[in-house]
Amino acid sequence: MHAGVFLAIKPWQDALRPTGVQAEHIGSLWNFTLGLCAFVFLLIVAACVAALWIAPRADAATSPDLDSLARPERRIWRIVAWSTGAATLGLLALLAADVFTSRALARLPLRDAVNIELVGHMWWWEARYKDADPSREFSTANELHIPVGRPVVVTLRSNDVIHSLWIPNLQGKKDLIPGRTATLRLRADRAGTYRGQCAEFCGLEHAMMALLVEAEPNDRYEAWAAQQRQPAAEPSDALARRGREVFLGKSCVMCHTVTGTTANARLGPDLTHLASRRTIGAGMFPNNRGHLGGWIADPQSLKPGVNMPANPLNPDDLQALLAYLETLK
Ligand code: HEC
Ligand SMILES: [Cu+2]
Repeated sequence: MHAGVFLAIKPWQDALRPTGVQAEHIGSLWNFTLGLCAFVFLLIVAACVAALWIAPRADAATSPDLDSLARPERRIWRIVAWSTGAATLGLLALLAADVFTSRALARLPLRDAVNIELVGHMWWWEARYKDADPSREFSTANELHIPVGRPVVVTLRSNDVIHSLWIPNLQGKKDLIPGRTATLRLRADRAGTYRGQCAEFCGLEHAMMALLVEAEPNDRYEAWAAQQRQPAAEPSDALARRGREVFLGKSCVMCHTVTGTTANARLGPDLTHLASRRTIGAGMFPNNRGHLGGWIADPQSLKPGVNMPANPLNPDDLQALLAYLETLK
């Protein structure tokens, strides 16, 4: 069972339909490579068929033509030499296309870029939106928002093993290697919801390590970012306030952050604006009360091996906790 099928949204994940300039460069390289290789393949098949066609026919009674071993084969030598030359040219053309693509990727203008630090964890993505003014920085997880038409510089780091970020509609993939920093530059040129996926086997739940990227007009992006910078809202009703006590009184605070409360651990996703996200479990389950309740009670049954323990809560506490989490808009 692939958990992603529960999602109502249908994010794009298609390298052949690029929606950003970087992915377009890579798409063109792919089309050129495919075209050239397909052409060469057809030539080879045609040459094989022609060779079979023009070869002298023989049957069991035909005597062997041993003289052919001694005859000079000028024509064949010429054909082989020309083909070798043509193949070399073809490979050089691929090499040149490759180099030009890399240069084009490196030339994305970075003025007014959004800077995101993305850290890979087993098995989720931690995102920190950087700012020259530290008070404007904020963290989120598993769902990035980016403004259409503005460059985004993603700094990649890993907290444990090697992961790889691949958002096929927007860019090629790049590894997140422990102890090193890499950068990925991208720009979405069309609004939409794009799906990224960890592309380097990183353990049990590797396949359940996805990421949503919401590319939206700049003003909507800015509004989203302004909201994310806010500390968690004070719960307005008694049930949610009780839920906050449950949250702060349980082990949750050892792993999670909710800005504005005493919970400020970073072993798990930042929950300050959990309710503003569309999925939980790294892009795997819709963020609704049913899945949230199931996740908190027994995350192992939804995502076996996940680094969050089960939380046996009495039903009242669980309902209060859920009411609280739903206020974290
Ligand atoms: C030992 C650390 C740990 C504890 C304790 C813990 N969690 Fe988690 N939690 C995690 C990790 C790690 C993840 C990310 C799992 C993944 O997607 O692979 C997570 C994910 C979540 C998510 C989904 C977030 C998202 O954006 O995908 C929610 C909600 C959550 N935890 C709530 C809680 C609550 C409520 C408690 C306390 C009752 C709790 N957690 C206790 C580590 C912990
Ligand atoms: Cu992985």
